Amino acid sequence: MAANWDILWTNARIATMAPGAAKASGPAGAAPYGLIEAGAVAVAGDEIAWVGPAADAPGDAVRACGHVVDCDGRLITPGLIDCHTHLVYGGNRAREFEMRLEGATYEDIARAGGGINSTVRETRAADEDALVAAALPRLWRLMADGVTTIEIKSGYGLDTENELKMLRTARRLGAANPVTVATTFLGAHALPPEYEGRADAYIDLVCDEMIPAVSAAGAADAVDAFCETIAFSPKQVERVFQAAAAHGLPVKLHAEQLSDQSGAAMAARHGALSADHLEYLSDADAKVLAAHGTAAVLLPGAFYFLRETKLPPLAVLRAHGAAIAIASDSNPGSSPVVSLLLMLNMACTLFRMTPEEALAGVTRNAAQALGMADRIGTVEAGKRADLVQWRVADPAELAYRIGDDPCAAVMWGGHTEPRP
Ligand code: DI6
Ligand code: FE
Repeated sequence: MAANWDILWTNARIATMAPGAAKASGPAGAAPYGLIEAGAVAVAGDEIAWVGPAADAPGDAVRACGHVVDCDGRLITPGLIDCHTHLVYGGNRAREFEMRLEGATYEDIARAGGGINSTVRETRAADEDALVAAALPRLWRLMADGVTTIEIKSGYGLDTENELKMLRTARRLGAANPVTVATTFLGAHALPPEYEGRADAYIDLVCDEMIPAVSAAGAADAVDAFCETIAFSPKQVERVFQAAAAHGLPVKLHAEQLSDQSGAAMAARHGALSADHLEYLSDADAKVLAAHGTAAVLLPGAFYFLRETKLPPLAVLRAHGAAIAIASDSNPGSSPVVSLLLMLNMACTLFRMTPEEALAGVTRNAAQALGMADRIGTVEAGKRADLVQWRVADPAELAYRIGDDPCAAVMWGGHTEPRP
């Protein structure tokens, strides 16, 4: 059967990041980064049709392919995946940054009605068009770093109407751009001021009104919550997870960011896709995460920006084979970050991850964290043709340089479009 290829990118080094790639190197193991030298990748429709050494490509398919691109030895990786962001919001929190530099803590500011609730005020006041306009430059900046899939959470509306507005905004960003947007409902992010002292009643609203409305509108692909002393207890989060399950929505959790609530292990037991932050995760709970196949999403931008010093238990996660992902956590309060490549660097410098682990963290493992591992995250036949060409020779350079702009070309589901 003659293959029918639309595009062939050839003469490239391909970091496929195929399974096993981030584990072993050396003679007996898989090549680091799943690297293919002098490689080629063929695309048919929106899928990868073939990948391998260019010399092995079937000659009739190559000759029949109308669009062959010589990559001049450049590196190709899977499109990058930012699996945890709060990209949609009104206003900014530069003033709180100043307050923290003067000595206030993130928790102090939150308890005084600032923090997440100050962004809630500005987000409620903005209409959908204004939220799209505010988020677009942030999205374009991430796309310029080779991001082809991004998760965007709600969580600054905190009532049914405004949470739906945020999720519609996120979907609009996806419809207007080649990037794939996965949306997450984060109604249990903070207690809105009108529910002061009535957290359980707010959780009732999340479970009985918001989740059914979000589900009916098809507005979210997953449900998240913030399990913390300044947010919701594991018991309250469990109720949110039960409501999500009743509507067939997968769950994930902001856990162990500021203290150890054993939220991540609880989430893992509920089959969560991921547990995120995890600085205060205990060694015992790290094992629970790994055992349940719940991805550990580390957020070095928030660690850096809050000047956290407690490191997530990387060695234990690694030793037990947890899927470790890296994301920007792009948000106005704890991680005003719009570069995923900078997160690769910080994952290495701050968390001591290897450049190979960091790249797996924004490709294969980030796909797992979104429940999309069957579609994206590696350069393998049958996956969506989300690919990036980089002006670097060695994949470690992606984590090494700071403030560079190495992205040469991006393919989004088989289409190449000018970079924003
Ligand atoms: N943890 C975070 O780092 C973000 N949300 C959360 O639960 C911060 C959100 C914000 O400060 O606006
Ligand atoms: Fe977050």
